[in-house]
Amino acid sequence: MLAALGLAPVVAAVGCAGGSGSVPGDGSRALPIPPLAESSVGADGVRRFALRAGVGESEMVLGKKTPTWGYNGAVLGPTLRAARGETVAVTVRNALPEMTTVHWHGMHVPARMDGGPYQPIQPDGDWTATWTISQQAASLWYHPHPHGSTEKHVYRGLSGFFLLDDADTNALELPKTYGVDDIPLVIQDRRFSPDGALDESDPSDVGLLGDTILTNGINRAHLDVRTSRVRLRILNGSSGRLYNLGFADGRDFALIATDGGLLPAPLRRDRVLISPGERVEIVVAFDGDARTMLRSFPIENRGTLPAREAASFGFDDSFDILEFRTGRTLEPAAALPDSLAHIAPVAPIGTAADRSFELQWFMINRARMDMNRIDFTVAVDTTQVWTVRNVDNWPHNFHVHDVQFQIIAVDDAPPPPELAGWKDTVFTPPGPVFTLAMRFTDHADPNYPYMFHCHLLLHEDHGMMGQFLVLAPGQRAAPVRMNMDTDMNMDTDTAAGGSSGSEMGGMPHH
Ligand SMILES: [Cu+2]
Repeated sequence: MLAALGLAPVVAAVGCAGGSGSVPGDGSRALPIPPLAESSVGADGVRRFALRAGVGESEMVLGKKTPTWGYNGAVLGPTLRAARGETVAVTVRNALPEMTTVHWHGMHVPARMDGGPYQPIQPDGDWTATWTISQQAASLWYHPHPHGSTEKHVYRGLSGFFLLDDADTNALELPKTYGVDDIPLVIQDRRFSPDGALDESDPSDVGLLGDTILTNGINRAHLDVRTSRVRLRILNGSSGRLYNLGFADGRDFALIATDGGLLPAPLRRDRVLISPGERVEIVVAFDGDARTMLRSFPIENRGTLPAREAASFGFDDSFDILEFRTGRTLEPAAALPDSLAHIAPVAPIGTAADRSFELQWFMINRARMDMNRIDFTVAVDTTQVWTVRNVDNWPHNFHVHDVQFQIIAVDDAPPPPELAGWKDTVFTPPGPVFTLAMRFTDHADPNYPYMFHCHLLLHEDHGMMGQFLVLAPGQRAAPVRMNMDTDMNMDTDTAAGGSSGSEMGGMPHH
């Protein structure tokens, strides 16, 4: 029913993790590249994809069999890809033993297509989301978002990339051959029981911190470099761990894009920080016959986070992430363009805030998520300026559905250049005030809300989330009511922000 079609050809599609492949003597395996999802375009011009969430078994660690969940395979999912202006329709079938949802993280979508807690897909059921891509090229992703169970579903393996293309970006001299010099890379931490199963016990206050790093679903991967420049589209797909990425040999790289698309110009960096849910695109130059390791270094940007807490949240940890091997002649690549994209300011620094948010424990503005409470409404076709401040002694971040925002100030200063592009998730260490500006251009809906939340998934599951409606002139809020017994995986108490824990490990103490 589905035919392969002509976006970027799949040059090096390797199946998802699970196959043994060629294993050199040191136990490292070639980085699996998620296949590009097949799609078909009908007479109506709609590009249709099909996803099936199901159970399987993966070899995340060499020699160990791990029960996992995946889309169209045992773990992770195919890379969906569409261009600005296209209308897409994604049908998701749920072959899991419990309800799930699929959220299009970073996507400008109608609220009822968002795939959050209001779009449950029951076991053996399916759901089709359709919308028109109306934003710039970016590396987005999709993942489950069932209220109270998101961490567990993602941890078990459910995530995939959703890449957006546009003509301006296609015209730039950037590495763009999928799987060859344009590499999707999801970084996740996991912990394993002796029998090889994923260990879901004992979360810290930021969620489950694993001691084993997976890249695209496997531990100890390497990438054979074939070109003198490689673009990495990096997603932090972890529950609660941050990564301060750099190279073991000290080489620098060009940071070219953040969550919502290209930066105005490449930034030379030797470190880039990425918190759960965030993405960055970097371009790394290689020459000669050498090996180098992408590594995660201790987190430097801590705000006022106390040292002891920082250590318990993994901020002092260092991990090898992915080895790069350049054992042959490299195909030369063009120099990077000096400028990448024009970003028109949404609002000038100093604009008065429409709303402010304080992050603490499992609360935003001292409240936990209540599916029966709409926290506020926003008028469609308006610009919103929000301030966000972490007043806690835990790390948090802040994610807004439906929009890409601009960080117009950190305290009273303009943001550093790496935070000056389009963002949908911002790391908020304790202390500074982040001022965000965003436009709610369209997609008003009086019935279905969008979410805003901490993207540390345990925090989100425990209620660090709220919801808002986008209303057209004359519309009155009329939010749908979910039936907590039949629509959700949880009891009513948890759904209402009560104290019973998710299956991932109950209520951490503060
Ligand atoms: Cu948080």
